[in-house]
Amino acid sequence: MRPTFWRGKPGRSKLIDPNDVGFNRRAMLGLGAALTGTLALGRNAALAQSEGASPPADAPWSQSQGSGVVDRPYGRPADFEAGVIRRNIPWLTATSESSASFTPLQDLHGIITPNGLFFERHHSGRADIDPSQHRLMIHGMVERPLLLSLQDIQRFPQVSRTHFIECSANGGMHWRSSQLNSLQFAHGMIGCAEWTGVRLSTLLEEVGIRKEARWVMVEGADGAHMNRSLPLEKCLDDCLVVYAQNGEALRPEQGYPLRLVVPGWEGSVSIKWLRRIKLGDRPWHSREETAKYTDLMPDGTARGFSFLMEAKSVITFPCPEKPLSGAGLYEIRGLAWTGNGKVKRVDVSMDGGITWQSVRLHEPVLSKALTRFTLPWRWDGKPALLQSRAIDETGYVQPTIAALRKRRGSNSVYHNDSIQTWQLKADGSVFDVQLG
Ligand SMILES: Nc1nc2c(c(=O)[nH]1)N[C@H]1C(S)=C(S)[C@@H](COP(=O)(O)O)O[C@H]1N2
Ligand SMILES: [Mo]
Repeated sequence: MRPTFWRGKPGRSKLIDPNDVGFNRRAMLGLGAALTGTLALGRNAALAQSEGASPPADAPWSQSQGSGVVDRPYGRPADFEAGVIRRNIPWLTATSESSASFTPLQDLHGIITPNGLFFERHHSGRADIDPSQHRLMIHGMVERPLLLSLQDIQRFPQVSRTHFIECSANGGMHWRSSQLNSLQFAHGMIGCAEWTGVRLSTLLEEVGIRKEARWVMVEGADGAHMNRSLPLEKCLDDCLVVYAQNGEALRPEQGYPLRLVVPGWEGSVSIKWLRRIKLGDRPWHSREETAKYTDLMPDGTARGFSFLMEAKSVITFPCPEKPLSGAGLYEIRGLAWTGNGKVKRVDVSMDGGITWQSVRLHEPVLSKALTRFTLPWRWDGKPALLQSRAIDETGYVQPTIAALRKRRGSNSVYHNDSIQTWQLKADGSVFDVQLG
C-alpha cells in the first residue's frame, strides 16, 4: 500500500488517501497552494487545481530558528499530543491509591508501550524509593541467604527481554455486559516493554536452592507489601528481576528501582518495588491469592493460582475512540498476545464471527510479547461487526464471550480473554457490543 499524507494546519488536517485521488508527485508538491482558498472544494478538485503550484507555504515554524538543545534536557511529546495520556475511572475504586490507570492503546503504534503511558495498578499507591536505601533479601530454604543492594544486583550478568504485563482484571468490567464504550478502558490494563535486569534463576543459583524448596514468595516494599507465591519451576524458567524498562531505569510507577517480571502470567505476580524473595515448600496463601486473584466458578467453587494469561487480541483501529470517516480504503490494526508463548495466527471478521480471514502479523513476533497485526480493508460504508481472534502456538483459540461464560459463569472479575466485538455504524462511529 502507498503511504498517505496529511495536509493543512494542526487541528484542521484531513487524511488524503493517494489511492482515492489519483495521487502523483506534482499534485503532492502543490498541496500548500491548494490549501489557500480552496478548503471549501472537494479534495479531488483541490488537488487537481494544484497542478504545477508551489510548495507548501511557510508556517511560522519555518520562518524562524527553533528552540535550542538546552531547552529540554529530558524530552517530552509534542504539545499537540496532550490528549495521549493514561486515564483512570474515578468511580471504579474507593481511592486513587488502590486503583489503576489505563494505557491509551488507541494512540499507540508498534508493540512497545512508552514508559510514560504504561498502565499502573497499585494496591497502596506509588512508592517513591531512594535506590541507595533499597535492599533485596533472598532467604528461606536456601544455603546462603543474601541481602543485596541495587549495585550488587547490577553486577550480575544482564539480559533484556520484551514482554507484556497484563492485569488479570483487564476487561473485568465486561463479564456481565459491555461498559464505557472505550478501547482504553476495556483493554488498557496492558503494556509491553523491553525489560533489562538479571534472571531470577541467576540470583537463586547464587543463594543455593535447598532441595525441599518448591515455592517462592515475592514481596514488594510499598505500603501494601504486596506478596504472591510462585512455583519454583516458573522462577527458574523465565522470571526476571529488572531495573530497567525500554532502555532507562524503571519508572517509579513500574516499581523503581527493582521489580519482578513473570512473563505471560497475570500482572499481579510481577511484584514491583521488589524487596524480598523467600523459598519454601508450599504456597503462602496470601490475601492476593485467596480473597483476591481467584476466580469464582459457576459451581460456586473458587479457582486459585490461575496464573496464565491466555491468548487474546483486540482491534485498535477502528475503535470507539478512533472512528472511520467515510467509506474507502483503511488499514485495520490491532494487537494480539498470549502467555503461552508466541501468537501463531490472528483472524479478523467483519460480520460478527460468521466469516474470518487471516491477517498479517508484523515482525518481530516475540514470545509473551504484544504482536501487531494489520489488514487492508476497503469499507463500503455499511454497518459491520468487527472482531479479531488470536490463536497461539499451543493451538489455544481465543474464545467468544458466550463460550467463556459457559465455561466460567459470569461471577468472575479476572481472566476475561474473550473476543471483542466493535459495532461499526454507517456514520463511521464504533461501539463496544457483545454478541449473545
Ligand atoms: N508491590 C506491588 N507490586 C505490584 C502491585 C502492587 O500494588 N504492589 N500491583 C500488581 C498488579 S495487580 C499488577 S497488574 C501489576 C501492574 O504493573 P504496572 O503498574 O507496572 O503496570 O503490578 C503488580 N505488582
Ligand atoms: Mo493486576
